[in-house]
Amino acid sequence: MHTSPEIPVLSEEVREALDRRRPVVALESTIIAHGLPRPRNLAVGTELEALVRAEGAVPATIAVVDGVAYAGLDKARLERIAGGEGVRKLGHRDLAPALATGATGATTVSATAFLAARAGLRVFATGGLGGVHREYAQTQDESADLALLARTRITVVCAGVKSILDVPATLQRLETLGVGVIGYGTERFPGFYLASSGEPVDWTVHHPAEVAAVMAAQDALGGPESALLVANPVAQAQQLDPDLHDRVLAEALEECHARGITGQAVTPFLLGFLVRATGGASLEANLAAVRGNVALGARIAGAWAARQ
Ligand code: PSU
Ligand code: MN
Repeated sequence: MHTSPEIPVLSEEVREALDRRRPVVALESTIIAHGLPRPRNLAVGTELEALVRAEGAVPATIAVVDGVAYAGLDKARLERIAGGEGVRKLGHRDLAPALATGATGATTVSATAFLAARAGLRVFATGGLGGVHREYAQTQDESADLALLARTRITVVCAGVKSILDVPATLQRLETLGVGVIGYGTERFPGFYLASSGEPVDWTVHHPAEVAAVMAAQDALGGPESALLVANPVAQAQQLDPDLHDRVLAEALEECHARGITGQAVTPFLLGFLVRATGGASLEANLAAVRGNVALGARIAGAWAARQ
């Protein structure tokens, strides 16, 4: 009889770590395929996995290759995702058609969080979440990341939401949806490329063990299976110059509008525009933020494993 593969298929290393209750960190692949320029993206994908290992945890990069969802990619599959050609961007709702048609695609925060939680992973590190776009009133463009995180029990370490978005509106939506947000070493919600978005956060922690304690309290409470966002700012010294950020972002939004770019293409377009218009400075700030989140994610996964 034909048997379907498990969803997601776990790498040997991830399976063993889960069996032994060792720390594992889920990593998304959209940032690799659609968020970063080639060929740097492949090097970054490999570097992020190495960072997780250096902190004593196992990386589980998540993607769909030839209609099979994986948690933990081997070298050839990571290369496929970084190669770009024919690699789709898969949100949560795209997983079923991708699996059914044998497609290859990178998973966004929504699809990654879904597959990670399904595999029993509890900690996920990324750059910045999707959220409410600035022209929401006209376009109704709100990333599927938010609604999925409202019903998925996972801890997401991020540098806030991408600053191309309407940050106050996104924070409002997270509140409405009941998604917990805690600042890590900060009383300000981070601004992705910037250390601060200027918006406050209601809760602040300073150690991975404190995050693990919040996770345990979520489980003890029961109730809706919502996520926990750990908002971890990029170091001040590595942030993008705020004036340059504001100026270039205004140009990017104008250009996006003028070209009539909509839907899934909006986020990759804006990120790419910023990289070009800042001469690569936004890329460095983005990478610094992601590296910090991945390292912190590994430490949180360690603290969580120690409680189990
Ligand atoms: N963070 C980054 N770069 C990215 C993304 C996040 O540093 O490219 C991706 C994430 O995968 C996120 C997606 O889920 O952008 C949001 O896309 P959209 O706005 O179309 O939902
Ligand atoms: Mn969108």
